[in-house]
Amino acid sequence: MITEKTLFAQHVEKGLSAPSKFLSSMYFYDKKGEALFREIMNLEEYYLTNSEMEILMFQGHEIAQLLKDEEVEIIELGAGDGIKTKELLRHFDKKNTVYRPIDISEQAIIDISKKMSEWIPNLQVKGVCGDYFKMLDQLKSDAKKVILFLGSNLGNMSDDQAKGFIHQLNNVMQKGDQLMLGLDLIKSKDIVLPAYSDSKGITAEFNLNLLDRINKELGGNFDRTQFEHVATYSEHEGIAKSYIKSKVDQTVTIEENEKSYHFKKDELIHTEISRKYDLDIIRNIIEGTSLHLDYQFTDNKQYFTDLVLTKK
Ligand code: AVI
Repeated sequence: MITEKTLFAQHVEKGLSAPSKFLSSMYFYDKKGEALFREIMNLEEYYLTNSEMEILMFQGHEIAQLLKDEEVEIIELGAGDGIKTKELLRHFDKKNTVYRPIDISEQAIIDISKKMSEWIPNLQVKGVCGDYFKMLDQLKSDAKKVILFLGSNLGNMSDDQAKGFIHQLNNVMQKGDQLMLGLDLIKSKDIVLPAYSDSKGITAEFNLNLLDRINKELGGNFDRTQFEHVATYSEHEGIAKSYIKSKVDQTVTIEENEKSYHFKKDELIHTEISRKYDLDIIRNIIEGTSLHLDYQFTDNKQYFTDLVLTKK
């Protein structure tokens, strides 16, 4: 059987042997990474959280009217801390609404289920742990389904990956089911860049934690002080990218891979993409599905959007 560790080691081998080095942001989220991401979400500079919170706090009632039905299952992919979601869920009728957070982490499901039940007593909370699509496929019921994918989580995929992901969602949805996507909008560099290179250095910690993770889990000997976090944003493309830059010429050994990897001075390891959107990009991503973009909500500053798509 292939273990998580083997998959991680194989990914690191592939990424650090490539001509342009890369590592996937998927591996940011160990316990420390999750805690750092929670800190990021509380930073003033990380405007995404507050912008989406504003939408759900002030327009949650209106959004809920569009999603409600006689019986509805609200399925949230990668639910996180649930603070924003509760602003939407509180407008639903508790008797005929089931909230199903899906996450790969069992602890995340336990935590969110407990919190949501405290915040909204009588809401039926039935968390599921596992792979999004496997779980979605198993959730066969007559109730209408509303899938929530908030926080611009889609933005950590390339447009091709996002297309594949949305097409897979489309395949498991029935006619009348809805998808609510929370997406960060394209805007100027002076707003986006500080969100990915904050003044307290939390995002840098978050990015460099990946090296600690390789050290801990795969027996690497990365010296963190010899690497630094770099964030870029292309306003024209609407894409923020994070990198880890080698400050010096150096070689790092990873025991699990029985191999050494060389880094030139200033060489970059690409670790994350954070895509920002406009409606043309979204239309391109949903093209070929039977999802119809029905409603768009934005915050006052027009930084962020929540879209409601319906399967026709
Ligand atoms: C989870 N995801 C949408 C965050 C983002 O904005 O791309 C992750 C993140 N990376 C750096 N800061 C936050």
